[in-house]
Amino acid sequence: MEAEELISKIKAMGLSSEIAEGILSDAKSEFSSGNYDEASKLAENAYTFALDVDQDGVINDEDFAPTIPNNYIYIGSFVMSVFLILLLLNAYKKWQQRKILIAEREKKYALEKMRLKKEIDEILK
Ligand SMILES: [Ca+2]
Repeated sequence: MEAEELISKIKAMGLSSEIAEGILSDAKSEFSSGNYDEASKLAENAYTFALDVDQDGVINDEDFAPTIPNNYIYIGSFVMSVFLILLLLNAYKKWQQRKILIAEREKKYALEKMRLKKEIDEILK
């Protein structure tokens, strides 16, 4: 049986498909009961499921993550990128605020220095 071979093959690859195995088991039951058409249909379904265990439309052999629906990976990557950008923007904003704060302090110290220098000059006159 083709579906059975494929299921053995994907198991050897470290994958498994309970859905495919379940359907295959149903196919065997139907076969035993003499419902050969139904058994054949189910076996075909089991084969289809086993070809793409995560059912994301990319067959196992061509799927970079055969057990994870690829859309989850794409969406996850997108969310992570947005999160990272927000984190960087926040860090940049804080850095800018710190720069302004430092500039304000330096201005204050320069004014204070000028005031003190004037006072000293007055005293030394
Ligand atoms: Ca996948």
